[in-house]
Amino acid sequence: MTASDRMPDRTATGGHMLVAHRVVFSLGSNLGDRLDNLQEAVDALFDAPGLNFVALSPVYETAPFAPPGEELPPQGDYLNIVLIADTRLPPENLLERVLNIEHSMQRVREVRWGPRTLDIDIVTFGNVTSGDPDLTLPHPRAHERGFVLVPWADIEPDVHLPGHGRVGDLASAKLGQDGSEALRRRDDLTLQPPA
Ligand code: A4P
Ligand code: MG
Repeated sequence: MTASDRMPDRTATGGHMLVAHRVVFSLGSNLGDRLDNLQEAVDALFDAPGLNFVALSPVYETAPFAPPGEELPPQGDYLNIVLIADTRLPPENLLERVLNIEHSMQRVREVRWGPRTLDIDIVTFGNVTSGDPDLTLPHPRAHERGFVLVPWADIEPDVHLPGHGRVGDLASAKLGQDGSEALRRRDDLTLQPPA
């Protein structure tokens, strides 16, 4: 992390933080049993101690997206959700948990922007900002993605995405741009909150 990201509330021992931070995760799957993959990932995130569940968004089916200029290999639609939790774990510890889950679920992703069984991104960690390529906060592409903003706005419309604005407003602007083709709420698909 860069100097601007120093977190003064971190305790000297155990690596835990004195103050809880709200963490927002974005999860996506477009290979295999997509809903099962998401449920497995939600459960796995909370298997180890340190995360307190706050909210889970509805499930959205979303057209695959790549940034302008990037080639998008042929692939099916994603299921995407947003998950919110509070934690005293430091962000690097959470990233390790995320990468372990992706690895243990034998994530398949052969080409960049290609299909994958599971992708978990840390969208925000409190108001922390970091340019570290291993953990960029907020996630550098979250503000331009309907599949992050729209599910997030369903559960926390009034929070601000640092540097970009109110999530509800960002989501409405995105829906206006992309329309319902790119993003369909699937109320017929439900996930269980972590036990
Ligand atoms: N990394 C850095 N910052 C973060 C962060 N905030 N959260 C590093 C998570 N990881 C972060 O990620 C590569 C590295 O990013 C990690 O080792 C981590 O240290 P990755 O998950 O292995 O690679 P990736 O996901 O292919 O790349 P990237 O750049 O994270 O892609 P995105 O931006 O996550 O895009 N379309 C739809 N409709 N729905 C989707 O869910 N997802 C993507 C993936 C593209 N298109 C999509 C969807
Ligand atoms: Mg990713």
